[in-house]
Amino acid sequence: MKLFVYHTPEEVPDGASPDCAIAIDVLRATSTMAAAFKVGVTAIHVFSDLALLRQAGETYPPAERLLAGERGGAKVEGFDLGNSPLDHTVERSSQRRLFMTTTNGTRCLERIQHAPMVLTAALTTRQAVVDFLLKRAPETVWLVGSGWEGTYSLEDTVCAGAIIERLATQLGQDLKTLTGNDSAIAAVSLYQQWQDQLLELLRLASHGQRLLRLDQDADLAYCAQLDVLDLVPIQSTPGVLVLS
Ligand code: 3SL
Repeated sequence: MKLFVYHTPEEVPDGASPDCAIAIDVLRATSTMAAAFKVGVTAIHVFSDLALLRQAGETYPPAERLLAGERGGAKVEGFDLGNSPLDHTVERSSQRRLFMTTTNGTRCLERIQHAPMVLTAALTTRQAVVDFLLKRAPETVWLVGSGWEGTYSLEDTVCAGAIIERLATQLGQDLKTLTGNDSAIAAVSLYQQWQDQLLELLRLASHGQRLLRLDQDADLAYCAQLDVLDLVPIQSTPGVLVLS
C-alpha cells in the first residue's frame, strides 16, 4: 500500500486516480457524517449546490429526509440542521436520508468521487478506517484534507497522519515503504507531536478558532476523540454515502 496526502481538494492531481480516495474534514463534515450513521441515518447525499440539494431532498417525504446545510460555520436558513455532529440523535436522524452541504467537506468529496473506492474519515473513525484499509488492501490511497476554501487545515492533516501512523504500526512497515509523498511524512510528524493533545490542536487551528467564536467548543471536543466509532462511510454511487 502507498499513501499520499493532499492538504486540499485543489492539490489533488488532475488526470490520475488512486485505488482508494479518502475525504477528511475533521471540523466538521466527516465527523458529522460518521455521527449521523452511528445513530441510524440510512444514506448521505452530498451536494455543493443548495438548490440542487433542496430539489433532490424534496423527492422524499419529510419524515424520511433531513436537510443539513452549513455556510461559514452556521446553519443554512430553512434547513433542518447545520453541520454539528451533536445534532444527530436516534430520535431525530434514525431511518432518514441526510441531504448535506458544507463549505469544504462536500467539495472535497466531489473532487474525488470518481475514484473506484471513496471513503470518509475522521479522528473518531480512525481505527475503523485503518481496519478497512488493511482488509481491502488498495494499492494506492489518497488522503485528502478538505482544508478551508483552498487553504491547509491542521486538523485534517493530523487525522491523515493518525491513519498512516497506525497503518505503519499494524503492517510493521516504515514510512519509506508506506508513504508516497512528503506531505504524508509531514502528516505523521504532526500527529506524533500532538497525539496526546488533539483537542488543544483543534482549538489552535484557524477553523477551530472560527468555531470557538461561534460557541462550538462542544463540537471540537467531540471531533477530537480518537477511535470512538466503529464504522466507515463509503460511496455507493457518486455523491451518495452508505455504511461499508
Ligand atoms: O467546511 C466544511 O465542510 C465544514 O465542515 C465547515 S464547519 O465546521 O461546519 O463550519
